Amino acid sequence: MSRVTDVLNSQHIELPSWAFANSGTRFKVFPQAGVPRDPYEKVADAAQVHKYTGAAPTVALHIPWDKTDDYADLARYAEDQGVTLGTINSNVFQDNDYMLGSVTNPSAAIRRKATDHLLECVDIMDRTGSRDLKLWFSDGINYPGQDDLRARQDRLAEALAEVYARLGDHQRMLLEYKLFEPAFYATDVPDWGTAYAHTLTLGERAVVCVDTGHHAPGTNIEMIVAVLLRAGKLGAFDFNSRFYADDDLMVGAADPFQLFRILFEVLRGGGLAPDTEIAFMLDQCHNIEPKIPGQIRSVMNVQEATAKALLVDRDALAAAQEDGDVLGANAVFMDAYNTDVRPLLAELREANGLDPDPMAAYRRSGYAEQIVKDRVGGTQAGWGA
Ligand code: RM4
Ligand code: MN
Repeated sequence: MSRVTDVLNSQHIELPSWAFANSGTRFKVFPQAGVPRDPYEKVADAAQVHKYTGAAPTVALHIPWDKTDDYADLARYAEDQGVTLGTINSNVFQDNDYMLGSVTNPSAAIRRKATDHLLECVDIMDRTGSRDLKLWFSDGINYPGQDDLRARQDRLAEALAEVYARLGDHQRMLLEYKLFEPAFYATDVPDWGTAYAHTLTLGERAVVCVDTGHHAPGTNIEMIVAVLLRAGKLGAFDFNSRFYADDDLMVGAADPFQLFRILFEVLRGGGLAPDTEIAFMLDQCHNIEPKIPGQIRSVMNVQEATAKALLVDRDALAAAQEDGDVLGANAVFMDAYNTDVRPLLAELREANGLDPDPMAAYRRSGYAEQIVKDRVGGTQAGWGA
């Protein structure tokens, strides 16, 4: 059992600053009272999630949404709140110039602008002390023949190489892929294979980010995880869940069994070791539920799936697999999945001086009511602000 608790105690989940801001669909953003108005308030809210879970000590920034004059000051503020700044996410998808793409745009001037933004993100990383730069490109085309698929890959490779060369020795590039949206016919980084091929060419410090919501329905994501881990190219997760497309719902909400299977493969590949370099991040939007509790619940869902993965009797599983015992092996797997790990996690929290029920502890704290009172005036941050 101590192996299980050791891993759970060392597990860190990174929170996205944008999860605390207003968000919505393209139909409507429903604003919520008390939502942060600047990156400082987002960091303060993230610190609440860490306070009650003890498992979320870092917060990722999104540039320019979290643009500020003094990143060192924001980093100091974060430390005062008990957290540190994590991954820097670039944003080359919201400028009018990027209608036909950013780093793959047919215009050299627009490509230059996009690449300069990515380089600026590395400057910010130097100031925040961040290890990882996360790149997600909305680039793609809507109509066959609209642009040259192959030339766009060349342009992408060129931009990535320039940014990779700018990284410090301790810094990494995380390349994220996504099946479709906003491009509908062809996305320039649509899948793990394309991301893998680019990172392989770039070098060791370029790795792949698996956003769990970015696959076709029915995709075996744990298989992708196993292959990338085996190749030393699994850099990070953007956890969330989906029913149809990139829904950005709470991780473990739509398909907790899939999350368990993914985390088992992570464990199997050594990705839960104390010195793991995999960044376990959330990338979610809480469009209709309150944001801080939404993040607390998400962290707990990852912990529960991890605990279940750790409970798989690996020796019994290996023996059944070796015997060709199909049903026996599957039963070992399902036994772990069907175990109620909530008491174990509650005990663990108590042993660490935390409330066994983080959701209730946050609710009782009065923080939610306080921010509604305090945060009057100013402009609420939102998806895109
Ligand atoms: C994208 C992708 C990126 C995230 C943006 C907001 O779909 O998942 O990781 O930064 O959304
Ligand atoms: Mn993502």
